[in-house]
Amino acid sequence: MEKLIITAAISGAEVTKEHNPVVPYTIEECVREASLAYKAGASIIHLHVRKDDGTPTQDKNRFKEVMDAIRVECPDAIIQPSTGGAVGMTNDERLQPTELYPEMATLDCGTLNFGGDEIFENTENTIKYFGQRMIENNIKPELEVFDKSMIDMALRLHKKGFIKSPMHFDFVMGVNGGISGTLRDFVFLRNSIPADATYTVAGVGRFEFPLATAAIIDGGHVRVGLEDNLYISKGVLTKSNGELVEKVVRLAKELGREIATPAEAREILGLKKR
Ligand code: KMH
Ligand code: ZN
Repeated sequence: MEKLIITAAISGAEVTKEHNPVVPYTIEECVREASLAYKAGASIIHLHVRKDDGTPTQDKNRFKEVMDAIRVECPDAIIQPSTGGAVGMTNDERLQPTELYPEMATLDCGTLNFGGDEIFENTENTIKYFGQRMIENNIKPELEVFDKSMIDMALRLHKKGFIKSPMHFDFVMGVNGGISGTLRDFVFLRNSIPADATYTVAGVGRFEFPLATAAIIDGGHVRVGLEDNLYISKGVLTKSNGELVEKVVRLAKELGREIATPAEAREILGLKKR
C-alpha cells in the first residue's frame, strides 16, 4: 500500500480563537501551527490566511508572507493555498494565491449550504474558470468535494478539459449542508472516483478520526486540522495542529501504514517541487 500523506488544515476561515485559542491568525502563529504539524508528520499544509485580527483574507501579499515564513521552518513541506477562501468572496479575490504559482491549490467543485444563511457558491462556470487558471499556471488542483454530485461535476469538467488526470480529491465529509460523515457515505465517495485518482478525507468535527481510520485502512490519505475539528477527543480541545497529526500517525502505526515524507507525497501526487 502507498505511504500515507497527511495534510494539516491549520487555520481555515470559519473557526476563531473563541472556538479554540490556538487557531492561528498572525504570521508567527501560522508558522508555529504549520511547524508543529510538519514535525509530527504532515507533508501538506492546507492554508488559509487571516489579518492579525482574525479576518480571513485572500490577499496575495499576505499569502506570500505566510508561505515564505512557513518555508523557513518547514523547507520541503507542500504548501497548498485555499482558493475557497471564505463565504462571500469574489472569484478573483479567491484566486489571488494562484499568482504565487504554488504546487497545489484547492478547487471547490460545487455550491452548498454552509450553515445558517451562508451559501458557499461555486457555479459550473466558476469551477471551469478556476480549473483553467490552474492548468495555465501548472498547479495541481485538490478537488474539494462536499457531496457525491461534486465528484460527478469534476468528472464532467475533466472530460471537457478543465481538469487533468490523475485527479486528486478531498472528500470533505460532515459539513452541515454536505454529505454526512458516515462510513456508508465514505464508501460511496471512494467508489465513485476513477481508478487512477487519489483521495484524502477530511472528516468534520467528530467524524475526523473515524474517517481518518477508514482512509488509512483503505489506502487513501488523511486531512486533519483546526479548520475541520477543534478537539483531540470528545470534549477536549486540541493543544495544536501537531497534536491532531500525532494522533493520525499513532493510528497509522497501529494499522501498519507508513507515513509519506514530503518528497514521497510529491511522488505519489505527481508534483514537482518549485
Ligand atoms: N472556507 C470555505 C468557505 C477550500 O479551502 O477550498 C471553503 C474552504 C474550501 O475552506
Ligand atoms: Zn480550506
